[in-house]
Amino acid sequence: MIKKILVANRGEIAVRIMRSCREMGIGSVAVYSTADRNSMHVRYANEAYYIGDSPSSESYLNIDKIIDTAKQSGADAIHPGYGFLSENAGFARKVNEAGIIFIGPTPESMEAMGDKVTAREIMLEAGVNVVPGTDSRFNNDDVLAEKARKIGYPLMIKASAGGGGKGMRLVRNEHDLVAAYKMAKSEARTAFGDDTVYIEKYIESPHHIEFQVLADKHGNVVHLFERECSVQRRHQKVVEETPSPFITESLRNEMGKQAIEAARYVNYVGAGTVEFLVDGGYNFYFLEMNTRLQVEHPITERVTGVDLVKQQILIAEGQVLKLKQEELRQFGHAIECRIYAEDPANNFMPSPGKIEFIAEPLGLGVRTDGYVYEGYEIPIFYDPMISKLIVWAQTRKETISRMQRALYEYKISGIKTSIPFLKRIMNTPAFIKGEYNTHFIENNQHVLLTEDECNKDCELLSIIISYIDFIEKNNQQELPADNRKTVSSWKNYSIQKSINRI
Ligand code: MV4
Repeated sequence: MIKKILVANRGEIAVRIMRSCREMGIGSVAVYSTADRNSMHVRYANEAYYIGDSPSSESYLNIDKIIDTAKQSGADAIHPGYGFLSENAGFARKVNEAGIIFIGPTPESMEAMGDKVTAREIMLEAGVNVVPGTDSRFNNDDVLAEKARKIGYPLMIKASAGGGGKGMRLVRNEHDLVAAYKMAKSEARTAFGDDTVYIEKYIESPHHIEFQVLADKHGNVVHLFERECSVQRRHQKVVEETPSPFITESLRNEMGKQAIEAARYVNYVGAGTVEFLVDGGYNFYFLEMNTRLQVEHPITERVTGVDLVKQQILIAEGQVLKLKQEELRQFGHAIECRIYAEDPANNFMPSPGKIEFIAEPLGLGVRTDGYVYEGYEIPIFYDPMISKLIVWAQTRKETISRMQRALYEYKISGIKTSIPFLKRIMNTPAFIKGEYNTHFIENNQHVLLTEDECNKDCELLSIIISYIDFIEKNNQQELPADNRKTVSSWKNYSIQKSINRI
């Protein structure tokens, strides 16, 4: 039995993991950097240890320091969260060698899936649909044009060590092949220290649909259905939902079966995600397998009722999976909006700074996984995602209405956020109709990228609130009549504006 878990992460996911620890009676250990001294995960944990300077390389990526801290604190397991060391096989191996449980798969399956050419080879063997392409390593550049012709144009050249869109090149015809190949190779060498690339047929306007799997150490594997993740901007997910409004029940079953096959074939252990591309003709192809808990896991939790972090912990303890495939259901509909400290009116520039005021949505069907609080200063060193808003209702239509309501209630000032952008997505006909693919944001940029007044309103609200605070704190009841009038008209203006938008 695991008694104490060190969470090798920060921000909302560290808090999320510690919440499950608390419910399970498991102690939590936080690690933190200089910039995170006042971070929520440090306050939430039972114990917290300083591990180094603000840059991740000095703290959250410092393998030896984290393992030493686990030993020092007496933690018997480490949860890596997502990002940072979560898909680092070397880290998992060192954790295991230190006699500490790594909450995740084996280093071997992490390595196999981390190398995209190997992953493709394994999935082909497992009988999973993979994108037509080069099925094995080719080191002979002379066969490039011939291979490409066989696959057909347009095609994509991808870095084997890449993933998530890094080191990719789209090639429309043979004329551009060699230049793109050379560029992809040199980009891959610079970014990953490995210039292995592979070729895939280009799937036009695909959907990105991923399946959640859970596997125990005894060979039991289940899937917890799909997440539709096609709303992305520059390979960064913005909105996710489940069930996918695109796939049919029979496609869902077929894809779910293949996701299980994929996990089974690599002796997968823990929570994992099998990503697929689905084209307009409902053909689906294995893309990548992510060997970690994903940012968007809460929508799966909401519709299946399963606490995925708790399942990860039980699996790590060696327990037999109690979930049965035939008993798992998707109940209702869930959507997640990622809230970033970015300015959508200024090319999504990061907007770190102090949270002056925050009011988070509450009420039926609403969950927020965040970590920022009033007075908190968002550091510049880490991911700008500050919160996830997860909404559930019985139908997709009701879920969108509830999301619109929750976004309306969400007030953050002091920094710029992506909330106005998310409101526009929720009001876009293609999204409302559920008729969108990975080109959704670029196809609708004329409506999605126009500036509106929301961030300005939040600023105004912040001024009003701090003014009222000031007056109350100083007990200045006798506010000059003119000022009182100004404050109340600003407040009315701001409220009216918010009402006008919904
Ligand atoms: C593709 C593709 C079309 N055909 N591969 C982008 C991120 C990385 N995970 C894989 N990506 C893609 N690979 C083939 N053979 C289109 C994309 C793609 C994409 C995929 C998922 C979500 C958003 C995307 C946006 C642009 C391109």
